[in-house]
This record gives sequence, C-alpha cells and structure tokens, in this order.
Amino acid sequence: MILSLSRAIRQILLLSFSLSVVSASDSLVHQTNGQHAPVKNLIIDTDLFSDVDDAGALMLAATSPSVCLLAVNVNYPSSYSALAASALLAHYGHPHTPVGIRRPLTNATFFDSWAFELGEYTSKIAYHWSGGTLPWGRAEDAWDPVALYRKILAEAEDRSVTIASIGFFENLSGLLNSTADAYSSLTGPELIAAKVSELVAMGGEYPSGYEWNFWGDNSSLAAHVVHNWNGPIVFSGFELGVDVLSGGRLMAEGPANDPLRAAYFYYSYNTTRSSFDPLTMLYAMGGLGDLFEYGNEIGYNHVAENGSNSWVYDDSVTNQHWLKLKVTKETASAELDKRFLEGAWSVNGRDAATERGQGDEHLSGLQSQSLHR
Ligand SMILES: *[C@@H]1O[C@H](CO)[C@@H](O)[C@H](O)[C@H]1NC(C)=O
Ligand SMILES: *[C@@H]1O[C@H](CO)[C@@H](O)[C@H](O)[C@H]1NC(C)=O
Ligand SMILES: *[C@@H]1O[C@H](CO)[C@@H](O)[C@H](O)[C@H]1NC(C)=O
Ligand SMILES: *[C@@H]1O[C@H](CO)[C@@H](O)[C@H](O)[C@H]1NC(C)=O
Ligand SMILES: *[C@@H]1O[C@H](CO)[C@@H](O)[C@H](O)[C@H]1NC(C)=O
Ligand SMILES: CC(=O)N[C@H]1CO[C@H](CO)[C@@H](O)[C@@H]1O
Repeated sequence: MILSLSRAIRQILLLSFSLSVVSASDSLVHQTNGQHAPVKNLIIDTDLFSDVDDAGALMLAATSPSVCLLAVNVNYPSSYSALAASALLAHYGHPHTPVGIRRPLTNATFFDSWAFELGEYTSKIAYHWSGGTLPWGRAEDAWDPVALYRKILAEAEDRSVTIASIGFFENLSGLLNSTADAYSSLTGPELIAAKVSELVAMGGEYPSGYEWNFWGDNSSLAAHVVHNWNGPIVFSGFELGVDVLSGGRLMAEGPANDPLRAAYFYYSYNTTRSSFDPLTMLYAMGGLGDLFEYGNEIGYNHVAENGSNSWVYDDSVTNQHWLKLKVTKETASAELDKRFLEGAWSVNGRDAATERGQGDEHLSGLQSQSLHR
C-alpha cells in the first residue's frame, strides 16, 4: 500500500512537472509532446470567502493544461478574497493573471455564525502565500470587475470564452448593464453574444429549490443575470455537489507547502467538504465528459425575487441545461481528490521553497500544531 502509493506520487510528479511547465506559459495554444491539446479560454467569477470549495475550483483551473485562465473576478468585496485569489494564482503558475473585485472593499473575514464549525482561510492564504498581481496590502490595485470582463472579452476570439460563475451575480449583472467604452464599442449583451461560448453557473437547485448563490447576496441580480443572459447557460445545482465529498486525500497526502491543502485545513479542520464549485469547474473545463449528463432537454430557469428557482419546461428554449452526475458520488469524489493531488504536486518543488519560504515555514509550524478538534 505504502509502496504503491509512493510510486504513484512519483509518477504524478514526473507527469505533472511537464504539465506545469506548459500551464505556466499562459499561452493561447498549449503544446504537449507535439500535440495540440484543446484549450478552453476561461474567466472565473468567484465568492472566494465563505466556502473553501471556491479555492479548490480555482486551483483545478489554474493547474489544468487544457485551460487558458484569462482572468479571475471576485464577487465578494473582502480585500482578503482578492489577495487570496492572487496568491493562489501565483502559487499555481499564473502570477500575471489579472484579478478584479467588486467595490467598495471591506476587510471582512469569515465567521461561521451558522454552525460554529468552520474556519477562516482567505486572510491566511493571502498573507502566507502573498504573490501575483495583488501581493499583501495591494487589494485596491485590483481591477474593476466589469472593466476586466470588457477588456478580456474584447481581446478574445469570437465565441471562445467560457465564464464559470461560482458565486454571486453582481459583476455579471454589471457586465450585462455595461455600455461602449475604451475596450469595445459593443454593449454588454452584444459583447457576451459575440465572445462568450457558455456561461456555467453554480446556483439554484434542479428542477427547483432555494440555494445560497441565488439568495445569499442580492437575489434580484441573480434573477437579472439568469433572465437576461443572451447565450447558452449550464447550471450546477445544490444537489449536484452536496454529497460529493473532497479534500481528504489532499490534506492527507498533499505537499506540506500547498496553499489549497492549508485552506482546507483552516476551513474544515481536516474533514472532507461538499464539492459544489469544483464539480462546476470540471464541467466548465472539460464539458460533459464521463462524469456528467444534462438533466433536461428543453426549458429555462426562472429565479424568483427571493432567490428561489424553478424550471419552466418550454420546448421553444433549448440552450439552458442543468447538470446531473453520470457516475456515483464516490467516483466523482475520487476524481476530484485525484485532480487536487495532481494539481498540488504539479507545482511543488518548482519555486515554492525559494520564492515562498514564508508559506513553507508557516506550514511546517502548522504541522506540529493540532489542526483538528
Ligand atoms: C483594510 O486594511 C488595510 C490594512 O490594514 C487598510 O489599509 C485599509 O484601509 C482597510 N480597509 C478598510 C475598508 O477598512
Ligand atoms: C442592471 O440593470 C438592471 C435593470 O435594468 C438592474 O435591476 C440591476 O440592478 C442592474 N445591475 C447592477 C449591478 O447595477
Ligand atoms: C440589489 O442590487 C440593486 C442594484 O445594484 C440595488 O438597487 C438593490 O438595492 C440591491 N438589493 C439589496 C437587497 O441589496
Ligand atoms: C486528518 O485525518 C486523517 C484521517 O482521519 C488522519 O489520518 C490524519 O492524520 C489527519 N491529519 C491531521 C493533520 O490531523
Ligand atoms: C420565494 O418566492 C416563491 C415565488 O414567489 C415562493 O413560491 C417561495 O415559497 C418563496 N421561497 C422562500 C424560501 O421564501
Ligand atoms: C463597473 C461595475 O458596474 N461594477 C459593478 C460590479 O458589481 C457591483 C455590485 O453590484 C456594482 O456596484 C459595480 O458597479
């Protein structure tokens, strides 16, 4: 068991070393062993704050050789959320990927007033792994999210960009409402129609329900985006990820200096977590693949003013779908755990020890403390 495990980790290390060199290049077309891998242009819109699974999703995209990560927008206005996004991007090989955040900024830190179980992770990741375009103390340098959307979309090939929305909808609502500017003469809806191939949104419950990403912030803006988006939308609902538990193997077997591993420890005290955003990201990155199928053929999502949603079975609409798992939840969990480990080891040893010595020292301190209750 131990022998085969260490062999597996060595193989992952070897494989992912070559992948990490590729993913670090940030180029539009990645080449692996002379073959062109299909590359997905991706923008992530995340509420990296109250759940660690946003960090997991970000890491999956940042370490995937099939993704060209164009930008990350943060839709929760804590400065630590923007700084943590930048730190994670830098650690996983994307020190230049731009980060936007919704204003006005606060210095809010997460407190679990719901179950009094979970811990805060964004300030800790931001400080101990400080890096990228927004190093510690520089949250105000973040882009305006709508300006960042408009710049990146204007520069992209037509119909080439996937947007993965794994949080609230302020920034996307702002994009829909935007008008011509220095980046583009198109309005928000025109720019979306021209450049975005798919909006992949974690939110709601299917065929109907009441879920956090739609009601937890400003539900009228969730409704605004869902009802006015002029292009294909794929929804990932509460029921898809709630029972798919992940993070366990990363905490047990991941590199000591890995910030995602630390984030899971800080947040979950060494327990596995639901995988709403990581599963959403697997679909955004790779499409239906072996893991997913659509739960409907026709119709569209309706979001009420209070954030509850229900599917309207209208056979004139065929460009909205919700996701279902095609495999067992255990298989989906195992796939996520494998990818978290591959991603973590893909950058380990590259420059972590020298450039981010602070994080290293911090983590070796952590290991001698009791992280679980
Ligand atoms: C957040 O903290 C930083 C650093 O202490 C400080 O400069 C900034 O003014 C604070 N921002 C707010 C909105 O309180
Ligand atoms: C965008 O416009 C709609 C109405 O046209 C409004 O309800 C919504 O609040 C606006 N979004 C933002 C982010 O201001
Ligand atoms: C939701 O956003 C809109 C537009 O920004 C604003 O007018 C409205 O007051 C907000 N609602 C809440 C509950 O914050
Ligand atoms: C986390 O939990 C696993 C499984 O229960 C255990 O083997 C491991 O030692 C724990 N790690 C820490 C740091 O407590
Ligand atoms: C929200 O509003 C809808 C439609 O108005 C209603 O059917 C539903 O019961 C409400 N849900 C909650 C949780 O308040
Ligand atoms: C430029 C712009 O419209 N940005 C918006 C992002 O979302 C927040 C929250 O609604 C708006 O206040 C910003 O104006």
